[in-house]
Amino acid sequence: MQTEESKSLLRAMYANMLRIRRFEEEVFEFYKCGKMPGLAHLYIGEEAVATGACAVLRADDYVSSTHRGHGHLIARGADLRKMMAEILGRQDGYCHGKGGSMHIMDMSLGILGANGIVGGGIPIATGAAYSCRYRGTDQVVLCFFGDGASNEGTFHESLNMAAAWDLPVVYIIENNQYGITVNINRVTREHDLSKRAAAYGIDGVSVDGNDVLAVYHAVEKAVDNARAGKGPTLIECRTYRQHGHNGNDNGAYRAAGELEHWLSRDPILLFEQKDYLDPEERENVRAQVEAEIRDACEFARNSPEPAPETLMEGIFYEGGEHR
Ligand SMILES: Cc1ncc(C[n+]2csc(CCOP(=O)(O)OP(=O)(O)O)c2C)c(N)n1
Ligand SMILES: [Mg+2]
Repeated sequence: MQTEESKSLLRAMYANMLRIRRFEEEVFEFYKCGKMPGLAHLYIGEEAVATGACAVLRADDYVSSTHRGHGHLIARGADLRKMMAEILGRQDGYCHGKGGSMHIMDMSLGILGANGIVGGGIPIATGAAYSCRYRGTDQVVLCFFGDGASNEGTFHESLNMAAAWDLPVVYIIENNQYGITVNINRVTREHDLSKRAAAYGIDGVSVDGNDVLAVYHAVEKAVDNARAGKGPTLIECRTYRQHGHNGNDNGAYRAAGELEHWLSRDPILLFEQKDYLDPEERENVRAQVEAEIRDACEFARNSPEPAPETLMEGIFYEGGEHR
């Protein structure tokens, strides 16, 4: 029988997966009708990864994100209003509308920033983990990045250093099968990406990234080890990007039947099929999330665009911060 504690964790994880899904669906709507400047890299289909992983963290831990970062932020508890306003380029957004989708960050939640540079977050997370060690805290860093990023040099350099110094960081490959239009299996001979951990002398594990509890348990073990001073772990979460790389990509390069297969393994569907929560409880969670999303969209729509005279505010230049 489930304890009350595990029930509330399951409820929170279900809510977070739905929150990410519904948020992203609304982002796509804004994108399609030209209301969102920039690109929409949607996390739809990958919700269980950020949700399961972030559910393990303490409030003072850190997270590094990617260009596909909305899910990481939401799973960490970011403000949906400020996120949506930022994505629409509005004054009340996280960066006052100047950063957009790929540059949302919230240091109060330990989020070290989304990142438009593929693999760019990996050394940042490693540096943050070094800082935790240097300051003598028992904080931990979760580092999210894609299968494509795992072929960047920053991956090797960072894992080697973190392993040599037993740094408290958990590296999470979100293997959604593609880097833009290129299937990872076409550009990497060893398809089991977690095996790379052996090269650095650390633990590596591959899990079903669409099973939120499988992600949770793998990350829980890795975080416990990191906090106990036992160093980093590499976790490959096998998942699927249900949409194209960004809003302009119709996924024509996919194999026949591939999308249908993964839709039948949708992370939210898999959770519902397990009957962790009874239907009435699920309906309540859905209604609550729906209200939050409607509120965030309304807030963002009503927020003004930044005034032209604020163009130089809140930016950095050679001489320091320009206020
Ligand atoms: C250093 C760098 N190289 C190339 C790009 C262009 N680019 C943007 S996203 C992307 C694919 C990344 O794939 P992956 O790491 O698997 O992340 P996913 O998009 O699948 O989440 C590429 C090559 C970039 N932004 N930065
Ligand atoms: Mg990918």
